[in-house]
Amino acid sequence: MWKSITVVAALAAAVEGAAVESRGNYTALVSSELLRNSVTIEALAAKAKHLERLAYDTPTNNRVIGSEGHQATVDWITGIIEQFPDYYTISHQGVPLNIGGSANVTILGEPTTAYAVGFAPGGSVSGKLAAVKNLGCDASDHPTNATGSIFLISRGSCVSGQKVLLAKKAGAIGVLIYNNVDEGNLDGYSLQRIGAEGEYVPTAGISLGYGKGLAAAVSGGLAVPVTLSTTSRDIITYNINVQTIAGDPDNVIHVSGHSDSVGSGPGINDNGSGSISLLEIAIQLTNFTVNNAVRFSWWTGEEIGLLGADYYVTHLNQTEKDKIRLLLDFDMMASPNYAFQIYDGDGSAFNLTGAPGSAEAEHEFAHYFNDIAKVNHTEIEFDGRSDYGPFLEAGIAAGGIACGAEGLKTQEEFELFGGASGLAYDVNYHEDGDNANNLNYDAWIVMAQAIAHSTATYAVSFDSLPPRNSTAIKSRAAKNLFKYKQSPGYLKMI
Ligand SMILES: *[C@@H]1O[C@H](CO)[C@@H](O)[C@H](O)[C@H]1NC(C)=O
Ligand SMILES: *[C@@H]1O[C@H](CO)[C@@H](O)[C@H](O)[C@H]1NC(C)=O
Ligand SMILES: *[C@@H]1O[C@H](CO)[C@@H](O)[C@H](O)[C@H]1NC(C)=O
Ligand SMILES: *[C@@H]1O[C@H](CO)[C@@H](O)[C@H](O)[C@H]1NC(C)=O
Ligand SMILES: *[C@@H]1O[C@H](CO)[C@@H](O)[C@H](O)[C@H]1NC(C)=O
Ligand SMILES: *[C@@H]1O[C@H](CO)[C@@H](O)[C@H](O)[C@H]1NC(C)=O
Ligand SMILES: *[C@@H]1O[C@H](CO)[C@@H](O)[C@H](O)[C@H]1NC(C)=O
Ligand SMILES: *[C@@H]1O[C@H](CO)[C@@H](O)[C@H](O)[C@H]1NC(C)=O
Ligand SMILES: CC(=O)N[C@H]1CO[C@H](CO)[C@@H](O)[C@@H]1O
Repeated sequence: MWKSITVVAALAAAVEGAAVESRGNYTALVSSELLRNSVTIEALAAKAKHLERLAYDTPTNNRVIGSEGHQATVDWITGIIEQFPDYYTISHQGVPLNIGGSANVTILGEPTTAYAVGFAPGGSVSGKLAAVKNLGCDASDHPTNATGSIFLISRGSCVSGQKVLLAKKAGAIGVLIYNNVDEGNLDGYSLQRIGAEGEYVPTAGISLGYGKGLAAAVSGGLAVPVTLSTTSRDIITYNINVQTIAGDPDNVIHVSGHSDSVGSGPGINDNGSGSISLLEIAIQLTNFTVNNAVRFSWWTGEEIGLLGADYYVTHLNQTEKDKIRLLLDFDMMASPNYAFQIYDGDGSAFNLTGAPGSAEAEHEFAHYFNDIAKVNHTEIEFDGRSDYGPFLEAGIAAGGIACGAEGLKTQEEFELFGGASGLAYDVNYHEDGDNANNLNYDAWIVMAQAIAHSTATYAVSFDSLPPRNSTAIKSRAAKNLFKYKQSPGYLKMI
């Protein structure tokens, strides 16, 4: 049984963040309307403020993995759910992770801003910088005459775990990875390790601009001496899994969001808005009975590569996987310049489908937007860029909705939703401005009620989904896998 040392403080905080009222009528079967009407913008807003305080009360002002702010988030959710011991069981799944510690990097004698990359070993090395061709995904990209050097590699196209593994094989003693997008120095970046720890070398991340400059200097024949000293930290961080005691445990509707933020801000839209919506719906659900078990999960480590959700799915056997009839994932529920987006589960817009049941989940959300909320909606590619990715890969039906991240609103979306075309859906995405003041509360209530609608609908019945058929699920998933790994969203994440 999981117990955190800060749980007592969290219980006190929970009362402030979300006073839990006395329970009402336990005998009424939940319905879309009952659950939707119990979700209010006041309750969501109070929790957003509370979550923001959990971030701002820490020295780093965020809720990133391994931080006090993230632990406080996990404790806060736990404290609230533990107030319903006769309604929910709760478990905490420890997910072992490695995150970067500190990094001191000197280039041409000058100390430079750099960050230790998670899952790479710590250590101190010095040598000359050597350029790696292309993106370093193939062995032939790595120089054969640069044993004892520090390799300079761009992020992108394949997981960094592969690049660093190949670099070590070619004789690198350390690696500098530079960003492939113009947003920071790879703070909080983690490589997805595909081999054992010993197959890696100390690795630090630097910005795109600096990396390009160095690449030009090295290819121009300049000798660039580098010293690189990093530490790495092994941590255990927690997925929170909560399930109704009532309802058929062999037919589970699994509703999820993630509990961590990036390092650069409190993460209230990304993806606090998803985790708060889930928490509020979990609280309100306790007034009702359900036919099918409802499971809520708050994943850890989403921001560093969907690690919590991936760990969860990897540790489920086939029997347990089969019990999950549908996984719904919610992130970015309150983007200021929103669009109401549904994952394209039937592949009609992007030709990328999910396991059988994913199409029906999309249609259920479309029904909500069209007929209940009476607002427009668009579709987004089912690219596995958030925590539903590992479920899709395991052949589990999935679905979800979002309001948009760093992408720009198109003219067509402007006509559908208003706001500003040519501007990002969320200009504060992954920035310190991602706080409670910059949420769009009008969008959030529509989205939160969409979660309530889908949760209640499937808590009552899975009749709208195709029958479970593992054979069909497996063949469909296998077919999609390649394409999902090639999608622009996935490639951006690695
Ligand atoms: C449950 O129902 C009661 C009675 O209708 C109501 O006062 C309460 O706010 C509802 N929600 C929770 C979480 O108890
Ligand atoms: C409880 O729910 C049942 C079934 O929906 C309903 O008949 C009854 O009136 C409700 N009782 C209260 C006190 O709300
Ligand atoms: C390795 O060989 C390449 C191509 O011949 C050359 O440009 C480069 O300077 C060499 N690197 C080292 C570290 O000797
Ligand atoms: C980096 O430098 C600081 C200040 O000298 C030192 O405290 C820290 O231990 C160093 N970290 C590493 C990984 O070398
Ligand atoms: C699958 O996992 C569950 C939960 O850990 C366990 O109870 C069950 O025995 C396992 N079933 C098989 C076939 O391994
Ligand atoms: C959709 O993808 C499949 C294979 O993944 C391909 O055979 C088919 O031509 C594509 N359809 C469209 C309309 O692009
Ligand atoms: C939906 O989009 C149409 C334009 O395609 C617009 O005229 C209409 O006002 C929008 N409806 C709502 C509820 O925003
Ligand atoms: C399951 O799906 C496979 C492949 O689509 C099909 O051949 C098989 O008949 C299905 N089985 C059941 C029990 O529906
Ligand atoms: C749906 C959505 O935009 N989710 C975001 C949550 O956070 C991750 C990590 O930053 C983003 O990649 C997702 O896009």
